[in-house]
Amino acid sequence: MTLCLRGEKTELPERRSTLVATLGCLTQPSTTLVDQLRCGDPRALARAISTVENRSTGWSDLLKSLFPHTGKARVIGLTGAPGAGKSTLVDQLAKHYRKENRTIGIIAVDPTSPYTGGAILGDRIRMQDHYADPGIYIRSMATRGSLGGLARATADAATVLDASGRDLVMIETVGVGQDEIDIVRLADVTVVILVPGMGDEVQTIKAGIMEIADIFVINKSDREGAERVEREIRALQSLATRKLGTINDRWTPPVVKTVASEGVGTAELAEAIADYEAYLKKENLLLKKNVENWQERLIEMLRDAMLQKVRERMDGASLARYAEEIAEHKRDPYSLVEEIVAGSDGRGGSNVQH
Ligand SMILES: Nc1nc2c(ncn2[C@@H]2O[C@H](COP(=O)(O)OP(=O)(O)O)[C@@H](O)[C@H]2O)c(=O)[nH]1
Ligand SMILES: [Mg+2]
Repeated sequence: MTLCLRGEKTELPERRSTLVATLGCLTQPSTTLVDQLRCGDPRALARAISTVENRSTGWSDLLKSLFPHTGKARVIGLTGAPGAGKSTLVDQLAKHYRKENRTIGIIAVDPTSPYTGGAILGDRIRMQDHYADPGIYIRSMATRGSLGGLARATADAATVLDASGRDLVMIETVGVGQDEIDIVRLADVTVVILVPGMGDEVQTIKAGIMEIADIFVINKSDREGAERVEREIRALQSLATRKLGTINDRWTPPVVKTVASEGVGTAELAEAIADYEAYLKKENLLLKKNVENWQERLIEMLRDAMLQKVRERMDGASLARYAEEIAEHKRDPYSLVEEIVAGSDGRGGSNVQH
C-alpha cells in the first residue's frame, strides 16, 4: 500500500511537499510515474519533465493526470541580461526559502550558458551546495529543439514541478527576446533584474520588459551607479501605464537593491515578493492573472495541436512539392493554405493564372 498524503496537501499548502517528502511513500514504492512523482521521487520528476519537454510518448496523458494536482505552487519568474546575477540571486532566494522549509523547483532557461548533459555548468557548480537537499530540484531547459516552443515547454515543466508538490517554482531566463517575455509572463510574480554600470541598461531592455516587472531588482549594488538605475526606473514608471494583458493591477513595482554574491538584500526581495503575492490575493487578482495566462496558453496549445494535425496528413515530401510549385508560380500559397486548413489537403489545386 502506498502512503501518500494527497488529501492533507490542500489543507496545508505551504508545507505539503515537506509532508510528502517525509511521510509519503514510506511503505511500498509507487508504481506509476504520477505516483512516484507525487511522492517526491526526484528521478520520476526528471523523467516526467523530459517526457513533456521532448514530447515523448505519453506526454499528453501525463500532463492530463498531473493537472488536477497543480495550481498550488507559486511561480516566480526572474529575468535580466546575461551576467546580471540571476543565478546567484536564485541561489540566495533558494537558501532563504529553504530556511522557511519551503520546497523549491528551479528551471533555468539560458541560451548563453554552456550545457553539459542537460545541466548548466556554471549553475550546477554554484548550486552544488543544494544538491544534497532534496528540497531543491534544479533543471535547465534546452533552448533548441523544444517541440511546441520554449515558452510552452517551460510552462509544462513548471506544471510538472507544481504537481510534484514544490511550494515554489523559480524560472530564470535571459530577458532579451519575445520567448523570454512569454516565459516570464506565465509567472505569478515577475522579477526584473538590472545592474548598474552597463551603460543605458534600462533603455536597452525596456521594450516589453518594463511592463512585465512586478518587482525590480538592482543587483550588484556594490557597484557605482545603482542610484542612477533606480532614478531611470522611476522615470520610466511615471511614463508607462502598467498593464497585465487587459488588467491594470494598480501596483507600483518596488525597487530592491541587492548584492547577490554577498547575500545582501535577499530577505528584502523575498519580502517584496510576499508583499506582491499578498496584494494579488487581497485584490483578487491571482485568478484574473491566471485567466489571462490561460487564454494565451490555450491559443498556443491550439496552434500546436492544429499544426500537428495538418502535419500528420502532410509528409515532408508533399511540403517540398508544394513549396516548389509555389516558387515556380504554379499555384498560390494563399489558396493552398485555405485548402489545407479546410481539410482538402491542397490537392484541389488553384493554379496561378499567368
Ligand atoms: N560584484 C558583484 N558581483 C555579482 C553580484 N551578483 C552576482 N555577481 C557575479 O556576477 C557573475 C554573473 O552572475 P550569474 O548569477 O551567473 O549571472 P546570470 O547570467 O544573470 O545568471 C558571477 O561571477 C557572480 O559571482 C553582485 O551583487 N555583485
Ligand atoms: Mg544564469
